[in-house]
This record gives sequence, C-alpha cells and structure tokens, in this order.
Amino acid sequence: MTAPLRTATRLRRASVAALLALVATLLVQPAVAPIGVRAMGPLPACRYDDILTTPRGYGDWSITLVDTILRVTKTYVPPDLVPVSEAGLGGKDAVRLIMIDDLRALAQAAAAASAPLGVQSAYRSYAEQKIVFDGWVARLGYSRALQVSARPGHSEHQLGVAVDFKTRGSTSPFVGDWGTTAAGKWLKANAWQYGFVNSYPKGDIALTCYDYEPWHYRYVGRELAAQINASGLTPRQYLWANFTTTVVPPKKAPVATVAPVATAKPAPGATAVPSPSPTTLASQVPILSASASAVAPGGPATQDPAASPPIEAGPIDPAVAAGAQPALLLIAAVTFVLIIGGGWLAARRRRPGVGR
Ligand code: DAL
Repeated sequence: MTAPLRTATRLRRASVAALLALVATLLVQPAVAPIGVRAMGPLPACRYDDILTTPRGYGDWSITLVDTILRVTKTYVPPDLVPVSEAGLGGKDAVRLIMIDDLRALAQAAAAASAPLGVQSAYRSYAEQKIVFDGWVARLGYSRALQVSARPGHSEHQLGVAVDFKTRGSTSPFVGDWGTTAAGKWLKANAWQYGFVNSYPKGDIALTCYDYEPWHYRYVGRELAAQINASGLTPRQYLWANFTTTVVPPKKAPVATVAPVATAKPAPGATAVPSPSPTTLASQVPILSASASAVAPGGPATQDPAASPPIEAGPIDPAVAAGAQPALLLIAAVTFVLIIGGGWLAARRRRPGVGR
C-alpha cells in the first residue's frame, strides 16, 4: 500500500472513530432542561440572603417567588388591594382584587362544609412585616424568629395574595396544630380547587425554609393551584422550577448580612404571625446537612450547596447542559475535517498523474 493510500485509510478510520465518539457523547450527555421548564438550576438550599426576585411585576402575582433568599422591594405595594369583607369575610385585612371572587367561593364552600373560615392576617406592607418580624426577634431571638417569620421584603403577605386563615370566631390559629381542626383539614383538602395552596406544609421545612404553617395559604389562581397540587411539590419548588428567572449564586456574599434586631418589643401586629412550635429546626430537617440545619445564634445561617445535595430533584442546570456544547462542536468539527480530508486524499490518489 502506498503512503498516500495508507494515510487516506487511516483518516477514514479516524473519521469513523470520531463519529462513534460523537454518537456516544450524545447518548451519555445530560439531557437539556425539558421544554417548558426554565429552572435556573437546582432549588437553592435554605439560607438567608437578599436577592431581588424575578419576575416581580404586579401582573406576575401568581408566579412571583419570595423566600428566605429572594425578596421584593420595599416599595412593592399591590395596586388593587381591597378589604376581605368584599369576599364576605370579617376583619380589616386586605388582599388583591384579583383573588376576591375565589376567596369568596372558598369561604362559602368551607362554611357549607361546617368549617367556617376567618382571616387572621392578609396583606402586610414592608413596614408592617418589619414590625412583625422584629416582634418575633424580641420574643424568640433572631435565629428562631427566622423560622417562623419572613424578614421584610421576603413575605408572601407583602405580595397581597397570602392569607393566614383561622376558624371563624376563634382568636388565633397558632395554638396547637390548627391543621387538625375542621377548618384546617377542609382547607388542606380543598383549597387548591379555589386557587389557593399551602406554602409551608408539614414536614417540608427543608424545602420551604419555614416552620409548618397550616393556616398560611397563597393564592395562585385555579389553574396553577391545580398544577401545584398535582405535582406534589411545595409552591416554592414549583415556582422555582417553572417560573423564577433569578440567578442565585451558590453562596451568600459576605457583605449582605442582615443585622439582628434584639431590642424591639413585640408589636400588636405580632399576633398576625405564627406561634412557634417547640420543634427545633434541626429535628425537622433530616435531609439537610448539619451546616444547613444549624442557624447560627444571633445571625442568619448560610449553607454551602456544595456540602449537601441540592434539594430539588428536578430540572438540569442549564449551565451544566451548556457545558457539553463546546466539546460536541469540537468533535463535530474534527469529524468533518477528517471525513473531507480523507475523501480528498483518496480522490487525489485515484486521479491519474497525481501522486503515486
Ligand atoms: N410567617 C410567614 C413565613 C411570613 O412571615 O410570611
């Protein structure tokens, strides 16, 4: 075999090998995020940060995610707040107009099922949430307050779509396990049909980052509530996986610490947030690492996602999927060059008078 012919044969073999490598790479590479899912990576593990959430327009009321990391601005005040009395419920609390009809339907259905509802607390401004949170800090200390109350800017109550329910005529849902009362049980089973989802279900503190709150429901509309209910995910997981576009760095920047407020007195508004359960955070978060479950006394905890597996078993990190692209392009380019080069050399050899 002449030298050019040997070269052409080698090139052809190399082409086939490269092609096989390309196919193998395509088969083993992680799937890109499914269509319709736009998660910005795995659900961030519980920690305390102050990152502006996106989306957060007033029209995005159903999909805006606030949690212990993500927040809205101080000036976020929904433009269409109306008293809950417009839904036939007592009290002066307000909610957004967009949910009034479903709130009324919910209340009527609950009453018809001998589980009459009242409202403990609904919309809270940034300033009101600060009073409430500071009240809990004074009462329980900063670390424990973080588990029962959102810092200002981080509460679903500021979105105007959250309602803390109670049993109509009772003083508070915070004594004992309100989830076992007639109203609590009825809501758990039926609220989604009216567009409401429980934000902080029992046993899910590792996912929600807050204590169990059987009274705290968030309105997302009937369609989305049905989807969240069917998914079996917490609202935080579902919104993060499907709608949130905020980029959350793996770790909190060291300068973003929120100073504890140790001297504030419990305010009247403090009754609007849950009474803490004696259960400790650590005892409720078996799937979090020790670093995640320990909230440092007097200050917010940070959790290193690298030290514990991500909570969300869901969408692939687009960055991971994107990382495979340059390698694939390189393999494809090499394959292309080898095939063309091999063909050219073979043709050249066959042509009379060209080479030997
Ligand atoms: N109690 C909930 C977490 C809030 O303050 O919004």
